[in-house]
Amino acid sequence: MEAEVKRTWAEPYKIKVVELLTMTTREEREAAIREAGYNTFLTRSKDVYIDLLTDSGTSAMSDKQWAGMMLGDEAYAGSENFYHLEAVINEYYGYKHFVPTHQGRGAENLMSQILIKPGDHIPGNMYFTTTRLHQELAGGTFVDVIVDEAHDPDSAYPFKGNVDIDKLDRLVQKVGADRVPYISLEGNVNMAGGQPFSMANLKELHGYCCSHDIPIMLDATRTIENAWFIREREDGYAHRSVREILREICDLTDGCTMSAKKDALVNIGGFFACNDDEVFRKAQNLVVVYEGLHTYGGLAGRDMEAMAQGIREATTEEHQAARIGQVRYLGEQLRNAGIPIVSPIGSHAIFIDAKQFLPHVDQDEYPAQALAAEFFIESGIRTMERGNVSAGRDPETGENRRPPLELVRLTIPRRVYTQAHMDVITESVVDVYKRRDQIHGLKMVYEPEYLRFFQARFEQIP
Ligand code: P61
Repeated sequence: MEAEVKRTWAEPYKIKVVELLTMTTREEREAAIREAGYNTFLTRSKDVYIDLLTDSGTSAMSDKQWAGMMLGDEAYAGSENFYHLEAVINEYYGYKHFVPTHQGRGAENLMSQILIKPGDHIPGNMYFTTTRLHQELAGGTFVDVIVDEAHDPDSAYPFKGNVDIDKLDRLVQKVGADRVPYISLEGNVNMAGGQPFSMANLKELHGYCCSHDIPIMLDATRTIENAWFIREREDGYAHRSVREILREICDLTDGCTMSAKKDALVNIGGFFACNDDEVFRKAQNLVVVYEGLHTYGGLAGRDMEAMAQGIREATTEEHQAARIGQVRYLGEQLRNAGIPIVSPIGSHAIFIDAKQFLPHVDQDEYPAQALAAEFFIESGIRTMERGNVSAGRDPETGENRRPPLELVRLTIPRRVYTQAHMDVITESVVDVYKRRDQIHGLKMVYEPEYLRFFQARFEQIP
């Protein structure tokens, strides 16, 4: 029998431990962001009131996860927690083999080094910063094959994470299937605004890839959240469980990289998984070079235990209903207040369209970076730029990529903030919107070589 359902969503937990928040004055925040070179990644968390920088590693763990931490078997080899996690990944994701890694990019490094040869092309449903960098470091070139709707913040298309099979086919015809080692398929595409792919699209992709002998490697980081959207939006899935949908997705793919710091509700961890015995053998060998022995991969035993429990909790309907319900609540408040946000509202964050918010700031004066700094100054809310700074420079021309999407991400950690916090966020964003005409752009004064957005420094243009 189905458990009784509440009329609206509510947190499916009660709060046992709290962490007190600090509030600062406007003068203190102005000084802090100036010192941080107008880069929210360089601010200190002690100066932050509501931290919407990321949903990565910022989830609140449950009492059962914390209890699992006490069961950590901190053995160098053959930890019990490894075997437990292996069983859970096999049951929920279904892949035959896995190696743990310290986080998502550790898994990306292994996969890129194993599968990519110099000169290869790797199609993907939009780039992700670390994913693309690892592909490039392995000698590959990323090629965007996401549907056009994904690049339009106003399009209400329900599956903006879909792969455009024609774009993929054009690439395969041009370079040959033997130069395409795999397609990188991300669930709930982060850079597009947390947008899902549909099962219909994945099935079509699977058919295409089978006939061209191209593996599909999933970025499973937020695929449980993608499964929720399939259940909600796609014909025939309303009565399927999130767990079943996740398995169906994984069964149509050949392996995955995973940052467990998102869907899986842990503060650290990741893994690489696959079905191919030979690829697994190589990953098991390479992981000892970069991460640690293949039964811990850079994690403590307790981290693996917390991850196993986190996967179980993340695949429940109650968790996803509240998770996505909270993000949607914030998005609707902002939209009702006239704030330009990316449609449809995604699962992990609200993305504000900085081009529409600050139409007077040229993209090479980094409107989203400037806006993220203003949100911090206004009320100590820490957000993240996802636009021209994040996109970096085109390796051929050396110019800024000036991506179509110039966004500020208000990312919601899982099980951390309340609805009242969402209301405060809305009020703060609206206050900045009222004074948007007075906001100026930024000049980049320090640019690191890799993933520049993490450490770049800026000055305000007067
Ligand atoms: C985030 F500004 N995401 O969203 P790792 N794939 C996907 C991710 O979202 C992801 C990773 C792989 C972060 C952290 C972060 O440009 C940035 O466990 C879809 O972080 O290594 C991470 O997983 C990498 C923030 C990463 C960034 C890169 O906030």
